[in-house]
Amino acid sequence: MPQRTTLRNIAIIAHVDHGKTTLVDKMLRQTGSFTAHEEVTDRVMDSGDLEREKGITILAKNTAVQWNGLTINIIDTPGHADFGGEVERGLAMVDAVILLVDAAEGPLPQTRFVLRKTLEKRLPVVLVINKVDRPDARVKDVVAEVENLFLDLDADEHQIDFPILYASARQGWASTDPTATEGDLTPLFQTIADYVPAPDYEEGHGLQALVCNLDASPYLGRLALCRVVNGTLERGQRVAWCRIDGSVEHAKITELFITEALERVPAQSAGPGDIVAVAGFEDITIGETLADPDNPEPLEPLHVDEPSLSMTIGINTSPLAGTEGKLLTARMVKDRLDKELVGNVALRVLPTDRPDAWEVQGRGELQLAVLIETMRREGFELTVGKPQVVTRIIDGKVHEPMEHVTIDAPEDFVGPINTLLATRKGTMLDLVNHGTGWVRMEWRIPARGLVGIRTEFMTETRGAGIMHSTSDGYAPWFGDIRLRQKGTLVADRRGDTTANALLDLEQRGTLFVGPGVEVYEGMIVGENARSDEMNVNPTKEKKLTNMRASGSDNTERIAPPTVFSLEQALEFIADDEAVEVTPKSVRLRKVVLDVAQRHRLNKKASSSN
Ligand SMILES: Nc1nc2c(ncn2[C@@H]2O[C@H](COP(=O)(O)OP(=O)(O)OP(=O)(O)O)[C@@H](O)[C@H]2O)c(=O)[nH]1
Ligand SMILES: [Mg+2]
Repeated sequence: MPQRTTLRNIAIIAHVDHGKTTLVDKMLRQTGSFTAHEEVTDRVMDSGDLEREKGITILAKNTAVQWNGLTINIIDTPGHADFGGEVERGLAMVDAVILLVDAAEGPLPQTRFVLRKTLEKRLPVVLVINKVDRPDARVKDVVAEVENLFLDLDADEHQIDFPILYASARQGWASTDPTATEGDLTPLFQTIADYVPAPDYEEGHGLQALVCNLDASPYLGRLALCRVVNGTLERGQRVAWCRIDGSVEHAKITELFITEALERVPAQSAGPGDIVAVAGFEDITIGETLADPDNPEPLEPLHVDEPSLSMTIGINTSPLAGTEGKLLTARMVKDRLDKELVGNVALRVLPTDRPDAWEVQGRGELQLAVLIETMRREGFELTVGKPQVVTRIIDGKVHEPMEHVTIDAPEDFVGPINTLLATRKGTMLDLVNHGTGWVRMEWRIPARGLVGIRTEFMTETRGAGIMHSTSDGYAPWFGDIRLRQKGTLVADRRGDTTANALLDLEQRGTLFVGPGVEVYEGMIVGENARSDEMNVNPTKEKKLTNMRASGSDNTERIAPPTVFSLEQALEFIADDEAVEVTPKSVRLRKVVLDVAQRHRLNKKASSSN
């Protein structure tokens, strides 16, 4: 087959935080991809607001560098398990991957996930052991662990024969020598040039370009990011647009862009192997093919793993609705969710029995929390229900999604960790004592059992433990899992909280609000130290006794309230509770706000049991 010999397409894949974006940064710098006057921040590819705040990559992005007469397209992928769908799409654009593994942490669950996807696609791998500058690096062991992982995942002989580089992405060098401590990235570029296959194509074949990702431009509307597989794509050309539903439409490519470093630049045409952005297709979506109008042959559409977690997202129905945001109606919420669906194949939106709420399914809590966080920044007010797992019927029985959990912790904590995971129906698969005082444990546990576990895990291991998880198939429903041991303190009326009332309530548990905060009936204002729900009045005025009539208030004496982030709030709530999200606030509430109505419902539920 003929090849585009001056082109290489690679994706960088790894577990979260193993240094992908840092490596791409240095590849850009060392190929002179930034002009002298361009001011560039660290990890420039993490360009989204939330990406910079959280220090993680959320969306896969592509860039291109020039090295020694080669154009190298690089896809930086996210390492967090919730964004695995992004990785799968990235793999559809490339001919090989760089697998990055932290020299101290070794392969972790997401390393396994991304490597499995790579091996399934039969892509060759370049292994980069990164962060060899770490004082706790265990280079030799980690290489052996990666080799075992390849065997474990049934890699074929060709794939197992991978080149290995040792690198410090942060310091900007890579070497084939495991003892190196400095240099530059030339050995990495050379390995890419030698080992990564140039894109090949069928001579004389008509156009075939696969839509692997989407983007939007304020001027041009939707952009489709495609990999050209065969033929040429030209600006102004009319093409066949093979849709997911099997239909074929005809449309004109109004704009065509290629990537140079961080810029999209207009181009006249693109050939096999090129990664391009095209405009002209209003509702094009991922997995569709642009093809030869005379002989349209669609490519295999992308497969993405099924969603495993869902939440209801609806309009804000609290008494405070409309006071903090500007996007409030059911129509606006639905339109926004529909817009998200187009660019996010790992997401699904289903109707509920209410006209103003929808069930949104995704791959994990963080993925859904990122969507909600993005929406609140755009000005939405929302009510979000407790995350639920998406079950499946297999052989007539209800099955639930499972997770594979890897834990690194000091050995002293093995006992408490066992208790924590076992009460959530986890099964330990393996325990390795590294002989350094640290152990690594592998568990399989219902995804349900992980909801809200992080806070408790941190407490149990005094902040020393590290826990990671990836999805691991389905298993028959495990029955009830009791997640939250404690109850709640719920406001019984609307008003502003007073220091006096909060001082009293502090005796009952942990408070979520400080003094002078507007609350409403049914709003959760604290965690009850006991396991039941308690209706309280946090707005009580101070009794004017002789002793304390002087007007001095008690504000300083109240402990600062526990303030939840959006993710923590979602983890905390129970089935009959919800989170109210506005651009300014995250409040916890009962689904049914009215005390009397809640009382009736509880009675009914307990009598029907
Ligand atoms: N010591 C050391 N730290 C590094 C090295 N490379 C990256 N880091 C650090 O590791 C952290 C994570 O780096 P990122 O480049 O954001 O990792 P990532 O793989 O892109 O993370 P995700 O995209 O969220 O999966 C940052 O604090 C980096 O500074 C390295 O070679 N040595
Ligand atoms: Mg990154």
